[in-house]
Amino acid sequence: MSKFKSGFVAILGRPNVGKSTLLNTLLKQKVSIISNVPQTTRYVIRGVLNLNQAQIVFVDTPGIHLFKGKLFSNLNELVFKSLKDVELILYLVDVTRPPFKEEEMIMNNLVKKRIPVIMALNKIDISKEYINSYVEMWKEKTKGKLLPLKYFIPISALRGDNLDKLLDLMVELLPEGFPYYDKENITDFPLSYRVADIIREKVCLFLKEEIPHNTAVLVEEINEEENIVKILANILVSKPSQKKIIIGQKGRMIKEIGTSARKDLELLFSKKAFLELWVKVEKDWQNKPRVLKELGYLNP
Ligand SMILES: Nc1nc2c(ncn2[C@@H]2O[C@H](COP(=O)(O)OP(=O)(O)OP(=O)(O)O)[C@@H](O)[C@H]2O)c(=O)[nH]1
Ligand SMILES: [Mg+2]
Repeated sequence: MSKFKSGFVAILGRPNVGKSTLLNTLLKQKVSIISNVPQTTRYVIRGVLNLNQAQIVFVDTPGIHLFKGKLFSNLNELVFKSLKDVELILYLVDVTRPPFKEEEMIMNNLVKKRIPVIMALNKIDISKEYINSYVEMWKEKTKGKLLPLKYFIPISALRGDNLDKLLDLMVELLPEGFPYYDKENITDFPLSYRVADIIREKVCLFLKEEIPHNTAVLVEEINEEENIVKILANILVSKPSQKKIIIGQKGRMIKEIGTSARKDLELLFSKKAFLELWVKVEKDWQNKPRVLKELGYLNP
């Protein structure tokens, strides 16, 4: 019988390629929020997959980007730091779009690591147009290198295409070892951040890009009672005009955000949820270490 395998796998790539979608599909549970707004994920989120012969701990990361500002440079730093403690890197690209400038930066970083890399070519359910561009670019970068290894797998994170192949390859490349986590724990992502993210996902869903970029959610209270969970949260924005947009005409927008978040929260807690939402203007919060720390966005 083959030995048990275990290890950490970082999922990384530029924003919007489908990293969080892949994590959720693999775990068959929504652990990480998803939207078509770039930079949806702002935390490093771990999700544990238990297989018969292996335990894979996935590390979902914020998309690597070239934006400016303290929050954004911090997020990049967070991603590259998270690579220190992993056994394998799953480098996700979106083959419906040509390689962007970020790709150059990501590849240059990855070739320096002594960790195997699998390139997963995502969104093949839409098109396969740029598969070769990514494969050629990566082959060129890794030329003559012993590591990272040159593995390519076209997938659809959304539909699940080829994810069995991807899992087989990951298990093959992981070292032998014991499980790191108990079977019951799918994620160690703190509850208050999970709740905050569920609310932020709805902001991403209902509002255009500029607003989500300037928004963060701070959960002030979670009171769990036997049949109901009561949550108080603040939506932070950086300008009064953004506050107006989030509240919407006659409070319609905030109501929609609240209703939709409440449904997800009821699933998460498996009980009725009461959600009280406030919008607060916190000028330039993206550059305030105190606020970033409170939000959990600062590097530990
Ligand atoms: N058609 C299709 N869409 C996908 C696939 N994977 C992800 N998407 C969509 O791509 C968008 C971005 O997905 P996310 O999972 O949030 O992407 P991400 O890489 O985590 O993004 P950031 O957290 O911003 O870095 C969403 O609208 C997803 O529904 C796929 O395999 N096929
Ligand atoms: Mg994400």
